[in-house]
Amino acid sequence: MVPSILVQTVYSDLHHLHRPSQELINGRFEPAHERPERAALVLERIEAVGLGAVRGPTPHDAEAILRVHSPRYVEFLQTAWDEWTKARGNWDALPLSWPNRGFRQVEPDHIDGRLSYFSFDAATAINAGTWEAARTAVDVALTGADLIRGGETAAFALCRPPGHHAARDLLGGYCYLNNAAIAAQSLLDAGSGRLAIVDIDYHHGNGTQSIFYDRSDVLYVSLHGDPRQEYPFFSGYGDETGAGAGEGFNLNLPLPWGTGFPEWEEAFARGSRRVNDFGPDVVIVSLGVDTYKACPMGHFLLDTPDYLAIGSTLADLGRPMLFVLEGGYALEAIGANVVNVLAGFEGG
Ligand code: SP5
Ligand code: ZN
Repeated sequence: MVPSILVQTVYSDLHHLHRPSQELINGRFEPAHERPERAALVLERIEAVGLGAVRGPTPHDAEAILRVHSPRYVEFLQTAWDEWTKARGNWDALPLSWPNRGFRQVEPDHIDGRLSYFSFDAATAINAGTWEAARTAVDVALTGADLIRGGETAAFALCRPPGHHAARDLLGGYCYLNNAAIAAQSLLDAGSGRLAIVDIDYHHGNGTQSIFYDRSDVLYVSLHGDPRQEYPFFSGYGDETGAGAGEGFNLNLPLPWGTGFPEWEEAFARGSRRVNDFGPDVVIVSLGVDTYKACPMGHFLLDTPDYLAIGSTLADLGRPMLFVLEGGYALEAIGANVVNVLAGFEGG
């Protein structure tokens, strides 16, 4: 059967510049799970199965980033590595303590303090090439948005590092710049009236939620591990429904550890109904495959063929669709799982 739609991929090799050595997880330092092989394996699979064409990103100016992130934060990301190497040395920068309950919310002068002020975990290291890689991932997402604007039915932004945990002025969860949110805002700025972000990564996209929480022009729908049990713990509850004008435009569907595809699909159908009612001009899919049964980061039980069904259900939404890569850490299956979503969409 000839697929009705081909999904083009946007990809850049520059993601290799971001190569964190370790992360704090499970009470110790482990080799970073978010590593360059992830993107390489997805690309390899795309080329092996012959989806649509793979193309490089076009450069976009920083204005689009500043529509989502604060100028102080962006300046911090750009200069953090230089400041860190001067103060510490030639190894990854990591934060140390956070402005928690009762602490002053002020940006310190020293790099140790600034790293902490602009972050929410110690799993998201900065190395020499992190800024350039993150900046390029934004170009990848924006180029995907351009393809949609140009009339493509779908596009895949093969972003690395991922983005959905990054808030207006916070990094964390392996994320620095919120690729999906920046692409969303760019589409709105270019004339889209309303837009839905469907986040199927295993983790709650706290960054994306917070960026659009008080707005009615962006619907955020997320399926994720219940924050009572799962990272990021302090965001993603079902009663977070939006604020002010955004009330009713945030839908969290938390699911317990051990969730299999039947229950996941049921929640997904609920989320899809909400998207249909909303009637967006474009849908952005925050595409993580850490819902996979063997993902070292997740506790859901989805299997490789399930991702084909997900892609086909997304096609049923009948909207132009920009897929943006987020998480997924089972290297043996990341390529097949991601590509199955895209292939399921193409066939659906
Ligand atoms: C983009 C993305 O998927 N970021 C995820 C960041 C997760 N960070 C670590 C969370 C720790 C969860 N518990 C580990 C269980 C290991 N068996
Ligand atoms: Zn994730």
